[in-house]
Amino acid sequence: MARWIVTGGCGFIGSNFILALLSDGQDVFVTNLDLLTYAGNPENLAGVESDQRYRFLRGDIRDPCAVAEAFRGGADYVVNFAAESHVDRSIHDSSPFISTNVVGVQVLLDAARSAGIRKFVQVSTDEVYGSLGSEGRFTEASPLSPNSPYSASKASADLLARSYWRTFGTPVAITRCSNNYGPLQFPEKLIPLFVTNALCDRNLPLYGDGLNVRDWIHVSDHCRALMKVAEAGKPGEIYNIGGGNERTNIEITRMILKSLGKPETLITPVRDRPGHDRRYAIDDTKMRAELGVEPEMDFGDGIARTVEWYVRNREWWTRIKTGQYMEYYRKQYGADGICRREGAR
Ligand code: NAD
Ligand code: TDX
Repeated sequence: MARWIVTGGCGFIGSNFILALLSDGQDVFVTNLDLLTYAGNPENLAGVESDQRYRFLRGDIRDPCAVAEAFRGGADYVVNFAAESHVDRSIHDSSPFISTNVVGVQVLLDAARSAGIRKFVQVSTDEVYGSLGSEGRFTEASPLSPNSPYSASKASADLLARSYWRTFGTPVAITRCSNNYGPLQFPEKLIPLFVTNALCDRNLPLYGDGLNVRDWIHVSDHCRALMKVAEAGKPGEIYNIGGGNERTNIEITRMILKSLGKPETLITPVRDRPGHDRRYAIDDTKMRAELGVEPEMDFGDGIARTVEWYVRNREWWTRIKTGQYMEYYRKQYGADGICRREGAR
């Protein structure tokens, strides 16, 4: 049986990852350590709460005691998703970004050092490379040039993780993925924000000229790649993970409106994001060649399925948008919001 510690497992990518790990009756035991910040929604994992192969710990990766509890019983793989993840929030207030994304990673790495794990996967981002012009793609050798407090905090964590490999031999692998989309994404990010706003006939606030480019990958393809890195990636290595789907924001916006049958008059140009990176594009040759992984989801199908998921799961995002999802949380985890709930071991 493989023992996995997943941090930030109640967020968008983490919950998709845990659902994938627990699918198909795999012989695993998964510990999910999540603080349940505004972005952590335990409802995402309601379907596996009673699974004997799963336990949830509410805790902070910055807290050595909570982290020690997660490591109790040992671990083969650690996959760190826990982070403050939204660029706009980091512009408003960078302190939780530095604290969770840097100090939290240091606490996790210290616990992993002596735990005899097989692999520590630090889930990072293409944003650490900064911004591209109209040509070229980021490789693993591209210089780090982060432009937002968010990406600077992620780049810092990458350097820290690398140092633990070089200094202590902690088997760390770093992944740098492009923009994810899919089910269970918090509706502050471009795609779920615009889908849910359009469904409510609300404006879609498009930053600047709408011509910034992102390389989109379906979350299921990202999760599959992460599993492969955990199991077969080389310690000390960096792996870019890309979708091969470069699109401008205005193209994405039009696709969403078209699939919902909503008018383009909903598009509202707003002031640009400060320091807004113009273009990201990933060269994932290394991932394909060394680990034999490549994205499978066709972009048109992926967007259609994603839009459909938000149409069918209106209650999920309505509870978030109105703040009511905390009701579910209180019912499951106690009125004080701090009690810990464990699955059977
Ligand atoms: P998210 O914001 O949806 O989820 C983050 C999760 O981390 C939440 O469940 C939250 O409660 C938890 N968390 C936050 N602070 C914590 C702390 N101190 N201790 C424990 N748990 C804490 O994020 P996401 O979009 O799922 O991203 C997951 C990871 O993937 C992040 O590290 C992010 O940098 C990286 N990433 C995201 C994307 C993307 O497009 N979303 C792309 C590349 C990389
Ligand atoms: O309201 C909006 N209007 C808009 O035009 C929002 C929220 C975004 N945008 C633009 C900004 C970006 O060019 O859409 C693009 C995507 O924005 P986000 O969804 O905020 O993602 P981004 O800033 O690209 O970062 C995402 O991908 C990399 C994740 O949030 C990060 O966690 C990940 O590291």
